[in-house]
Formats: sequence, C-alpha cells, structure tokens
Amino acid sequence: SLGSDSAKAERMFRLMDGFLKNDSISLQQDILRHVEYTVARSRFNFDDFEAYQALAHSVRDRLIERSHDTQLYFKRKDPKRVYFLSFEYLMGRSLSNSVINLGIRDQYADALSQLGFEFEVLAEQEGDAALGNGGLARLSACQMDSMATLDYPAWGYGLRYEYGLFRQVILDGFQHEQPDFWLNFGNPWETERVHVTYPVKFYGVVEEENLNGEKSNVWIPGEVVEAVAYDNPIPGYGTRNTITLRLWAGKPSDQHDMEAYNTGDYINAVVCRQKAENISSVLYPDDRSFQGKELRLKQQYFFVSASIQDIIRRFKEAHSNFDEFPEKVALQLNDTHPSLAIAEVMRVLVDKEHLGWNKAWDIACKIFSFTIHAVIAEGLEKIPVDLLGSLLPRHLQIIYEINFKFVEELKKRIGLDYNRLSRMSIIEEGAVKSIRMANLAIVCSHTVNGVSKVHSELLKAKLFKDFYELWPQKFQCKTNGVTQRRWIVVSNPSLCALISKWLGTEAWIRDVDLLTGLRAYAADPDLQQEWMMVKKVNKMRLAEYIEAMSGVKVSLDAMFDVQTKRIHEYKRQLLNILGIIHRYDCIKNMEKSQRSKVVPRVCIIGGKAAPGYEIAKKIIKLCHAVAEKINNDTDVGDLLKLVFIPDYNVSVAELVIPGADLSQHISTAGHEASGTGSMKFLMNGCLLLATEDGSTVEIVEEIGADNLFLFGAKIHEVPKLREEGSPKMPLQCARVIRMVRDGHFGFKDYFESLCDTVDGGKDFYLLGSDFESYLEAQAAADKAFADPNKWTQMSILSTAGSGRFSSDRTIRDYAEKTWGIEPCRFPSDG
Ligand code: GL4
Ligand code: PLP
Repeated sequence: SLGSDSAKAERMFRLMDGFLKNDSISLQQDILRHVEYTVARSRFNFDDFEAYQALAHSVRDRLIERSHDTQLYFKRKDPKRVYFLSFEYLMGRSLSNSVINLGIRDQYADALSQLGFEFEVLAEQEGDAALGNGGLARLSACQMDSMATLDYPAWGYGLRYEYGLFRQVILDGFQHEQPDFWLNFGNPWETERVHVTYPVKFYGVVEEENLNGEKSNVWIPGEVVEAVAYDNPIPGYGTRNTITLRLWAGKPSDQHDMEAYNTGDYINAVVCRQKAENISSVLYPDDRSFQGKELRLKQQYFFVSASIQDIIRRFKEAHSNFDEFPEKVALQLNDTHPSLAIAEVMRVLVDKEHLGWNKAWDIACKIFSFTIHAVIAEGLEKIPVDLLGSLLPRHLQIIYEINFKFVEELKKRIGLDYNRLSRMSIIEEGAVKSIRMANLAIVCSHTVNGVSKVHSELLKAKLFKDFYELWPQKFQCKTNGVTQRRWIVVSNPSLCALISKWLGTEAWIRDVDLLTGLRAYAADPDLQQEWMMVKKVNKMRLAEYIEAMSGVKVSLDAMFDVQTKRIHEYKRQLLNILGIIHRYDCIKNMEKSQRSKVVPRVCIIGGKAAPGYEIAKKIIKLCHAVAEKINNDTDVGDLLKLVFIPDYNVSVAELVIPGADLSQHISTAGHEASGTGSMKFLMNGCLLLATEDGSTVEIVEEIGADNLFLFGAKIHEVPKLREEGSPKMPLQCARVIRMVRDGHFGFKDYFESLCDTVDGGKDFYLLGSDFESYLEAQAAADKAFADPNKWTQMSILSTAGSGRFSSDRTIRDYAEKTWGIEPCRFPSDG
C-alpha cells in the first residue's frame, strides 16, 4: 500500500495536487473534460443527456475520492464493521442526493448555469434504479443513507440485477409489464471491480474424507460461476464518510465445464457459460410470495457466498484468529432472503478453516442478527429440501446438523412436547419437506427484531411465540424510519428552506429531533401562510405531471388525496375505490344547491401489482374504469377526479409525496408490518387517513389522534369480525358493490371475482365492516380541509412530529443495541 512507501505517497500526492476543487470554474472544467473524454462528445456540441452523464461522472470522481479516504481510514482504525445483507435496494436516482450530501449542490447549479444548463433539467435525465420491490427495498436504501451520515463503518451487499423491477405500462386500463433494462445507457455511479471476484459453486456431491485421522466432509461442486463486485458509493451528509454498497454480478468462470470444451461441444459450452450470467439478471417482482424456484435459490446463494468470501478476506487481512471475528464483524440479515449465510459461514469455518463445529457455531451465533418484515406465517420463506439438496448438498447437511443439535438442546429444555418440537424445527415435514428459513435465522441470530412496536409484539405473541418463550432476550423492536435527506431535502427543497428558516438552523438535517421546534409556531399565521404557499407550489408541480401522464386537468383548490404503494388486497386500494364510487354516487344524487358544500377532491392512486396477482390487477383496472366514468362526467366537474399514476417508483414518489394534502394507509389492522410510505407523507406535512396498524400506532403517539383521521377495526377486533362475516356488510357498501356488479363501469364479468372478495361471504380484509367508519373518517377530513388554518396547523404538527420516524433513529438503535458498533468518522469537517 502507499502507506508503506512514504516517498512514493508524497510524490503521488503532489502529482494529484490534493483533492478535486469545488469552485465554479473547476466544476465547469471537470464537466467539460468528462464531456470530451468520458462521454466522448465534442465539448462544443452535447445534449442534455450527455451533459447529465458528464455531470454524473464529475460527481462520481468526488465520491470515489471520499470513499477511498473512508476505506483507508476504516482500515487504519479497524473498528467492528456491520455488513448489511439485503436482497433488494430501491435506490432511485443518485445525482441530486449525492450533490446535496456532498454539500455542493449550489456550486454545481451555478457551474451548470454558466455552461448554459439547468441542474433540475439534467437531474431529470437520470433513470430510476429499482433493484427491489417496495417498502422493504426502499427501507434498505434509507438505512444506507443513515449509516453513511452517522459515520458507521458499514457495508451494504446486494445483487446487481440487470433487469430491475418491471416498468408498469397501462393499456386500456390494464397493467402490462415491461422489462426494465436499466443499464441500457450505462450507470455512471458504479465502479466495476474486476479484481474483486470470487468463485461461487453449485451442485455436485459431498464425499467423506479422512484428514489426519479425522473424518471430514468435502464438497465437490459441479458448477462454478464468478461473482464480480460493482461498488456504488453512498455519501453521508455533513461528513466526508462515504460508504459502499457492493452489488454482485454473475460472470462465467474459466473453470466452467472444461470437459465440454475438451469433448468438442464448443457451441453448447459457450451457451452454458452464458447461463452463468443469468443468475443475477432479473429481480423477482413479487414482494410477498415465494415459489421455491431454483433460480431464486441460486441468486440467494450466489449473493451470500460472494459476500461472505469478501467479508472473510477483509477480516483475514488484519487478523489471523477467528476468535476475534465477532469483535470485528456483525452480519445483518434483512429478512430471510440472505439467511443461507448462516450455513455458508458454518461451512467456511468448519470445512475450510478447520474450526471445530462447536467453536464455529459459537462464532456464528455471535455475529448474526435478523430483521423480520413479514406478518403472517404464509409469508415466511420455505425452501424444498430436494431443491436445496441438489443445488447445495453440503449446506443441506449443515442445516440438518444445526437442526439436530438444536432439537436435542430443545428437548432438554422443554421435554418431549412433540407438537412444539415440530413447530420449532428448522425442517418442516409434510407433502413437500422444506427448510423454514426464518427458524434457521432465529436459531442462529443473537437478536431478532420486528419493524414496528405492534409488529414486534405480534411476533412474540403469535408468529414466533415458541421461540420467544425459549429466548425472550433475543426479541427486539426496531421501528422503521426513512431518511429526511432524500424525503425532504432532495424532494421538497422549498419545505426544506422553510423549515430551516423557522428553526433558524439546518442542523435538523442531521439531527432530526430538532423538527419538534416547529410545534411552537404551528399556530403562527405567518408560518401558516408560507406553509400553504409551499404546498401550493408542490401541488402545481404534481398537477402538471398528472396532466402530462393522464390528460386530466385538476384543480389546485381540491384536496389531493393520495394512496401510492404496491397493490395488495390487504392494503385495501379497493376500499378506497369503493369509497370514491360512494362519493360520486352522493354527488350525483345531491340537490344542486347542496353541491357548493362539497369539498372538491382529486383522488390519486398509484402502484404496481405483482405480474401473477390477478385480483390486484383487477383493482388497477377497476380504478381506471371508475376514473373514466367520473372524469368524463361534466356534471361533476372539479368536485371529484380520479387519476391513476402509472409506474410508481422512487422518482415518482419524490414528486407525488410533497404534493399530497391527505394520504391513505388503510391496511386491514394486523397486516402491515410497519409501512414507511406514511412516514414520508408525514414529513412532508401531509395528513394521514389511516387504520391503527403497523407504525401508524406510533405516529399517533407522536402527533396525537387529533392530528390525523383514524378509522376501522383494531388489531384485536379483527379475528372476531372475521368470524361474523358478511352480516356486517353495510347498505352503503352493498350499494356500491352492486353498481360495479351491474356494469356501471363496464367490464361486468371481469369484475365479478373482485366483488366476490367483498360480498362473496368471506370479506377476509373486512372492507364491509370498516366501510362506515371509513366514510366517517373521510367526512372528518373534508370538514378539516374546509378550514385552511386548522388544516395547516395539523400539517405543521405532522412534520414537527415526524422526527422519530427518521432512519437515523432506527440505525442508531441497531448500532447500539444490536450490532455493537461505533461511529468511525474520517477526520475532516465534511
Ligand atoms: C414489508 C412490509 O410489508 C412493510 O409493512 C414494511 O414497512 C416493510 C419494511 O419493513 O417490509 N415486508 C415486505 S415482505 N415487504 C414490505 O414492504
Ligand atoms: N414503493 C416506493 C417507490 C416507495 O417509495 C415506498 C415508500 O415510500 C413504498 C413502496 C412503500 O410504501 P408503503 O410503506 O406505503 O407500502
């Protein structure tokens, strides 16, 4: 390294002339240099997209510089590090976020304007990195931002899918999926590390060998694929620390099937090589169900194996004794997707490093912690034993061994309670024998957590009751959070400026608790006036987008009522649509003279349905069918509009959330583990209309029940209501369902099965029993909106109370109570 040769280091430093400079002239020179030499366009002739590319490369240079400093500093200090293993990251765009975190946005805007470009226009050129499905994946992205900002020595690991989450295209009101080949125009943010590659092995057999008189198991794999690292810098805000999100991509290995070449089957051998690259090529587009597919399991192991090899290599650079491993390494399992890491760590320690089983297990149990994002048992991942046995025979053996020892231990603790033993076993017997990945993760992890208070309680009382009774000390709660950098500073610059002005400081961007300072001014007419202006400007931006996307013109005086998130029955977009039909029906049947009292609404719905999820797709179609009817009814005019925003993703969320007056988080109580969308709306001064589910319960604690619109059955009431079934169906609900059934919105037959889910006798998600209470909450929202000062006060109090829902709080909590790590800040002032 340079450190070992100080004369060389000195010379290098002089040649580089210190760090890149951030004055306007230097930035302009840098951008033009990248136009000429990186993008290879003439600096006299380049368009907006090329300007964006050059700009992004010049920002990347600065990120690389900081990330080198950070890594060298971590290396020197050798603190305990956390490795965050997540299968999904919804990063969205990087440009604005990066320059804001680097603290040089204004300098860039100035430099660009001197070159005749506008920063905002170029920022719009960037595509949306969507390597994940929804809440879980965006949470990972928010948490990376907080880990960097809080100076934690952290690494993120994931997969570099070539096809991200599908693009949603709406044709005739139906969802169609298009592949998202997001790397088509290159990705200026990543750096391919050709030297950081590891072989990942699959298939084959396990043979017993005699090693120095001791029997040991040797895995002889049948296929080798190379994993190549792609590094994505994650800059902290107000610090020089820049950490790394390392994503793995598949590459064919030179060791791949040499036999085939030798036997002359050249073409087939090349085709097989090509297959290797497919491992990381596509993201599974369903965020709830799992299908026991081989490719998915291959992805999981590929990701885990490469990450563990990388982590162990880094550890071994500075340490030779694995006793120190738990003092230097924490591994966070983001849901069960990466939990094969447990078997892999055991395999490496036992088979490769030749540690005894007990010692290896002791180490594994000290390094792993596990976050559960699921709510119901059906949502937990299970891997068929046959599948695992053929793909990873040695890992299956190891999991059996872990289970055997666990069950033996358990028998000593609880006796021969076979029901309980079989519930807790890692292996599920049955028609398809399978591995319960959550059980594996719980058995090995020192800490297991849910993602909101109610969810964590539910895990202890229901889903993992048996485990909680065995190991109560393992169970923790880490309520989710979101980063105020992206969700206020980047996406709502005018609100950001307003908050800083009234608090007299920008310190809340790192220290979000300061937002509570706004409470003192919530009734101040001057702040209220300015607050309303900011909302208006954001609504204007959203209205322009709506018109461009759907051709519908909306009135800025109307209440913008938003529900954007993945489409799921439990999230009850259908309840929202039925409520809208009811509103429409009421307006139509109202005396004309009464109409002046109606609070005008623009109802906005957006979100993707998993491609195989038929009912969710019907909900999207119903939304369009109802919108078609309402928006073309001139009699109703601006009193009611309904728009579906297609292809909801992070960039769209950044535009929609700041422009919302009201947002709906209306899951059937007990079904939303946490919800994070609500936190972003809250930060942006949007009022919530919500059920008491997930993190909403804590939002109520923070802002008070008077400042949002709550409705519906509570968690403990749900089982009884389900038993009661359809007698609970109120007339109003029956009437709107009838309208759909009678073909008021066309597509009568197509909507039949959708209506059945409500009035077919089951109503599992309780739309019927919650309907009246939903309408009441909506009426309360109308009433509050009619009083702009009151509404604005509630809005200010929402933002003021949102600090607890920052991912900074979540991450600090993980660092202190779960990972046992401390900040490691590069010594500079940011
Ligand atoms: C989810 C939960 O459904 C959601 O409530 C939660 O906010 C999110 C992050 O913890 O995790 N679980 C899965 S699976 N997808 C999610 O979005
Ligand atoms: N999808 C995207 C693009 C998001 O930005 C978010 C969170 O803001 C979600 C999904 C999750 O939303 P919710 O927690 O409301 O399900």
